[in-house]
Amino acid sequence: MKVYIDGQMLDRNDAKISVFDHGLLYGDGIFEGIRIYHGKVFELDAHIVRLVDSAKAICLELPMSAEEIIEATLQTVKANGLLDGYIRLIVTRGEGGLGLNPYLCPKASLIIIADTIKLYPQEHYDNGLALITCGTRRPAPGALSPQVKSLNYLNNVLAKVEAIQAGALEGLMLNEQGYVAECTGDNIFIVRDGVIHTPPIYAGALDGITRRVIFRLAAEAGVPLAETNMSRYDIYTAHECFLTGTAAEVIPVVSLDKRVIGSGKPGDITNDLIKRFHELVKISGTEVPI
Ligand code: PXG
Repeated sequence: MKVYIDGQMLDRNDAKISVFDHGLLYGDGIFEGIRIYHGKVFELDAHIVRLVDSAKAICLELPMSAEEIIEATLQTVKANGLLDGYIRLIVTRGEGGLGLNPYLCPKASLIIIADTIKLYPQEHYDNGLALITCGTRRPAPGALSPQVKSLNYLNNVLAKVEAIQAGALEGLMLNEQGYVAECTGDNIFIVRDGVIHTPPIYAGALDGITRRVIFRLAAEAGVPLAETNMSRYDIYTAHECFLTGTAAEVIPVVSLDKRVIGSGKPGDITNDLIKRFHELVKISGTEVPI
């Protein structure tokens, strides 16, 4: 495996960064997770726009232009000969001193890893996932914005620990007001009376790229979609539920906190969206140069 670090293509074992990098010392940095399907990088431009926005929000000067980052990403995929896989793009604040001050870090570092990923076993795509609600809340808007895809995932990691300890593969996260925000690494949707609902971004959700793809696919399918503030009650009593994420794709949910959702099987609208999603990834994306 070849890993890209700051202009160099390195063997996995040589791909190392400084222990003084503020990405390690403070979680000071940002990242993106991107998929490669059939030799094409899915929604690459949207991911890079989100990376640029995350950088802006945390006053991080990217070491390269967006166009150069796209080029380095495609070259890394090519160097690894991947037709299907997962790209982890990381920008750390870079090397600095033992002190918070990010202005003492002269140059950010860009790391690109291209590998494969499988988040959930196939049986859950066929039969659905069981969720539990995590006690750990999404931070309030006055804290670190959930819009920033930062290297600070401890909030989500702690929620994931709760889910796993409760025997669930994914967990629901609420905001400080008790409204549904998202899951630890996925956005959430419900279907009720033929209408798709998802919490608004300002409920504490990441502006997921897959979430946006669902907006487009729902419009194509002629299914209305609304951004709706919701509580756990709305999920317990929904007719269908599903999650979206770059790693998870679109996955049905059939229970929350042991309450069976709808029929207890993946719903028709969910299954239709899954089908449409798989068709879309076949035909769209940025070609990796050969
Ligand atoms: N919410 C959060 C908190 C995420 O981290 C999503 C939603 C979905 O967004 P996209 O843009 O991917 O549709 C994410 C992204 C993992 C893992 O290992 C998951 C993500 C990122 C990195 C790792 O579960 N999901």
